[in-house]
Amino acid sequence: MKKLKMLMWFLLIGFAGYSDANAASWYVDKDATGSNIGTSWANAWTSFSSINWGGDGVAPGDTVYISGGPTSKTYNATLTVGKSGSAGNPIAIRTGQDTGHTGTVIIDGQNSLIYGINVPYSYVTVSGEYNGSINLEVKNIVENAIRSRGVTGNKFLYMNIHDIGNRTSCSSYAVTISGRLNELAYSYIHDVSREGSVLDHDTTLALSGFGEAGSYHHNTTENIPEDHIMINQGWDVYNNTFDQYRNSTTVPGCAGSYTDLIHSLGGTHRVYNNNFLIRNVEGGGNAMVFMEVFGVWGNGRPVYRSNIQIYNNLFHHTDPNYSGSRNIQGVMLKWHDSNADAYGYTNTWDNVYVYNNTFVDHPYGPLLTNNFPAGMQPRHWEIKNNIFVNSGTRSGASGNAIVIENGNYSASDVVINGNVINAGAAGGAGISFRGSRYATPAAYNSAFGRNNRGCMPSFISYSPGTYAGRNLRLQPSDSCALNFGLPLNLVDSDLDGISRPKFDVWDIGAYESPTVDQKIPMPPTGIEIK
Ligand SMILES: [Ca+2]
Ligand SMILES: [Ca+2]
Repeated sequence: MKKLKMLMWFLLIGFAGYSDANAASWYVDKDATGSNIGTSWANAWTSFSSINWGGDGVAPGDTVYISGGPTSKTYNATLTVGKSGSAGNPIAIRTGQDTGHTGTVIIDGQNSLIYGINVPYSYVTVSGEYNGSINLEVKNIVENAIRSRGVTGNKFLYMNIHDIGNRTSCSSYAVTISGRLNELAYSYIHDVSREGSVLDHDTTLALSGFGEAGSYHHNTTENIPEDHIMINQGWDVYNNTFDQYRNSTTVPGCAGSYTDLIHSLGGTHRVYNNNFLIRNVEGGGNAMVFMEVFGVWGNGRPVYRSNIQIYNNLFHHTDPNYSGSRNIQGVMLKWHDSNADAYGYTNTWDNVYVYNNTFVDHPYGPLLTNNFPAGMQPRHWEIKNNIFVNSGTRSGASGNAIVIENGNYSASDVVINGNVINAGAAGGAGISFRGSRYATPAAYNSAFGRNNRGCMPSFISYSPGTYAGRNLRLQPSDSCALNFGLPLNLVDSDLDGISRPKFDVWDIGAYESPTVDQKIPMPPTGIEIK
């Protein structure tokens, strides 16, 4: 008997080192009729507030399942998580995965709950995933559908978030997350009164690595009058669709609202494989990617302004003939101030790479800098392998695809090479560089010894101003962009995930053609004519 007891103790202690072995499942079902202790569907807790986050309740590594009934189940309460998981052993909150509980879990704040999901603890995953699709809906919340600030390692996945701020409040964000290594993914965020997601905006951390603050990926946003996402330094943004579709009747927006699809206040970002779409411009508009780099936060902490990578994205409008008062830019690289940043730089902005993007039908500049002071020093900037078609249509043939303002730099500090720039139906093909305008890529090439191209790519389907049916992949027969790109270390796959290069040579634009059968030699590179 004594031996058996010792053996059991040994097993218990041994198992304690293996979190999976003693990870528990817990259950919430508002209609459960059992003993309400959370240990099974029959005995499920009947409300979020009855979840036991104490010592004998939910522990790191455990999963709490919420019943969605056979089709759906509505909870009119905030889900507040009361405990941290640990690194490698997160606490998971999931929608039901068992028969009879796999309907949609709906958290409906009825426009009186301040928060939908409130997670003030770390290493917590909240996922609405069931069979790879969204099974968690959060709606009619006064301020934040998700609030999780000053946290590490949290994940918010597979949610349909909508009708936040009663569509009219000027103090609502659908999502607000700050801290380190957090994630918001596979979600649909729409019909929000003001901002979509505010990600790491608390500015108390010094973050110098890509993705160190978090990642925002595989999300779709629409009908949001202010920024779809506002990001602080250290967020990666990839594989999202940002649709600026706007219904000003249902979501009027607030005084001074300007829609940026991404508005950043610092550097250290990778933005790739996204689809940025502007339509229905009126009622809010500023830029698709507005990289506004501050030197110092309001709290006195210097920011890492440098290190920005933007590649494999589509940037397109549906209204190249837009003539209203809104300034809708594509990628705007805006210098905010010349305070010494976290690198000690005052007028230096280092490591900005814009590679393999496709820009079409922009009424204003698709790619431009803003607010460069005298003596501005961009360093290690490369703008390569991008397609620009029908740019700056508001200015017609005077339109520019690329504008890099004047400053203290040379053509080797800001390399513009291997791009296709075509004026298209009503735009321009200019490059404005160091205070001079080059009306065509050929003019720019001859001044700086580059190999930009002026041809028109053969897209699979493209008609100026028409989004329906648009397909900006290259025809296999294309002789403009296909196999004319420069080799790059950074971009080893395309927007579809096809590995680059195919057929030995990078294609220009967001897509690499997988089907072409001819090989065309690479254009010469590195020629300097002075
Ligand atoms: Ca903004
Ligand atoms: Ca190729």
